[in-house]
Amino acid sequence: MANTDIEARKQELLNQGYTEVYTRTKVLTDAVMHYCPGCGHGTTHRLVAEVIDEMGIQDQVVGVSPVGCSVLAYNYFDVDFQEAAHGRAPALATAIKRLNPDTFVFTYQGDGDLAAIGTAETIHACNRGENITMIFVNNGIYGMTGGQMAPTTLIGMKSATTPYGRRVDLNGYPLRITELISTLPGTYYVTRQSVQTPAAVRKAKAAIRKAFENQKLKKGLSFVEILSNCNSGWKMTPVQANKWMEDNMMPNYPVGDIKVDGKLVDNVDVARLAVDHPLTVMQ
Ligand SMILES: Cc1ncc(C[n+]2csc(CCOP(=O)(O)OP(=O)(O)O)c2C)c(N)n1
Ligand code: SF4
Ligand SMILES: [Mg+2]
Repeated sequence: MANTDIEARKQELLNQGYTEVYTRTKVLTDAVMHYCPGCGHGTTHRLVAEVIDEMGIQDQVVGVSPVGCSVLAYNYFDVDFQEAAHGRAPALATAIKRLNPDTFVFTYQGDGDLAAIGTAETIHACNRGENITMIFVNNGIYGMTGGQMAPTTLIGMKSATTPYGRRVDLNGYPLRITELISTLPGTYYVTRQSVQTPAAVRKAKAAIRKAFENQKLKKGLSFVEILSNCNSGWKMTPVQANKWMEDNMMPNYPVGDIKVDGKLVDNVDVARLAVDHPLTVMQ
């Protein structure tokens, strides 16, 4: 349906006494997203867009998109955007922010982009404490390229390149990059959230808002991991994938704040997470 038709239909329903309960944020364009139904990328985009809208900073924002399923993010946000080479979003964001200190700069990356090919850029931008906001969507897999193992793939988790499940002796341990960067002095706010339920979505939005507010206050680097399903790559329905994520991703990647206002949160044992890796068995 063309947008004018949608507007006309909306007006018709309002005239019939219907109440509007949800409005698409103006910070998202009218482009139809290419994400698989049920994928967390779409929801995460919406949350970032809503925060930008609510903070009234649309004209000051520059986003940096990755290589991965969200490579086309620049088509979906109605803000200035640059496309980074694979994994290099934090380096590009550093340059944009330093040259334009009054802009709000955010990166948007998957786990392959941020924690595999882009590990160096991630760690050094975090360690330098760049005053940017990093959004990290962790679905434990390379979604875009057909579901290969990522650094974040769980032990025992099947992928296109670990068809019998990830083995520590062959593939090493899953990388908890979010805990890792929380130990760097340059990170000011580090949190892991998810978007599979309305309650989780609300918390994730609050975290994204905090990350942008920190940038406004020039506090340094804010890092928001969003646990997400890749229902296509995991070969599940969206409902199954969200359940599987809760049962398997969350014990390995605990949701909640890790570092707030430059201080590690008291009850988060980053050292324990260095050795504790529950086994995942995929049916
Ligand atoms: C230099 C280079 N190496 C490898 C690739 C292939 N490639 C494209 S996207 C991607 C990983 C995507 O995974 P992730 O970042 O987790 O994003 P997702 O699709 O899961 O959201 C890879 C390895 C590439 N495009 N360029
Ligand atoms: S392949 Fe996975 S990450 Fe990519 S859009 Fe589909 S569900 Fe989302
Ligand atoms: Mg991924």
